[in-house]
Amino acid sequence: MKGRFTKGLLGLGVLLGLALAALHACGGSGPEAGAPKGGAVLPPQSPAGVGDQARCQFEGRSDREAVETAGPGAMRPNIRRVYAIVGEGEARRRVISCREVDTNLDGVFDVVRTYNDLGESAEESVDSNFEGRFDTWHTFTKGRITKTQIDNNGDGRPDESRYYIKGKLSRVQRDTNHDGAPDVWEVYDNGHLQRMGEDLDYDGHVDRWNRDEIAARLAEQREREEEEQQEQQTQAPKPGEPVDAGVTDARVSARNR
Ligand SMILES: [Ca+2]
Ligand SMILES: [Ca+2]
Ligand SMILES: [Ca+2]
Repeated sequence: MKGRFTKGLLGLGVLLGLALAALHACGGSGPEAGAPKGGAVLPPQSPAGVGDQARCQFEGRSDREAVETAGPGAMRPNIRRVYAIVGEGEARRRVISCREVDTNLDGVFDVVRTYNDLGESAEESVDSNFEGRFDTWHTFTKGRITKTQIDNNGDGRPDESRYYIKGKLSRVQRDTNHDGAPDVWEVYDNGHLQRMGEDLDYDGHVDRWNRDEIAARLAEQREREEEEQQEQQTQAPKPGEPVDAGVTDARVSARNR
């Protein structure tokens, strides 16, 4: 039991890392980059309702404009933005419709994000392991992430769903035996795991809630964090204390000069 639980937690951490990495890779605040001309685009493999590829299509369309830029470290454009041209005359403007990114610079887009008519993030498909097929799908509402679906066994179908409230993780459902039905449920409060239920015989009902175990783990984690903090504090110089005698002397002599 404990083994399975630990494995689950480990897997969760890895997945969270992947999801965050994917989110980071296509985050909106960084410098811009563009997509390779004629670069391959992943086929639209995604859960129903996610990945509106039509928003990325611009060739032969007068209501679309594509802009390609090269990000940091990219010799060629690796980000392509497709804008929708809306309005007439002076009201004519462009609104972001789709963004495709080749994050590992192998010439193939691995992140595709679509936007709604207001230019807010709507959906995103990610090939997080660069194998040429999407394995992670994000859904946004009013530009904020509300759901992430992950394909853990590489069959092209999501087997894990993560739900967010106000941008914080609130609930996770996982189908660990890949029979199409969730058998692990995790409940989060403000992003922190509170309890975890397991359907051990896969009949659709929770057989065990690991509330106590979770609480113990959280307490352990907190203790560890506090210890680490204390360690860092004892290592860090106290305010006003010289960091290093040589450095201080140099500063003093510089000031006296
Ligand atoms: Ca790529
Ligand atoms: Ca799957
Ligand atoms: Ca299952």
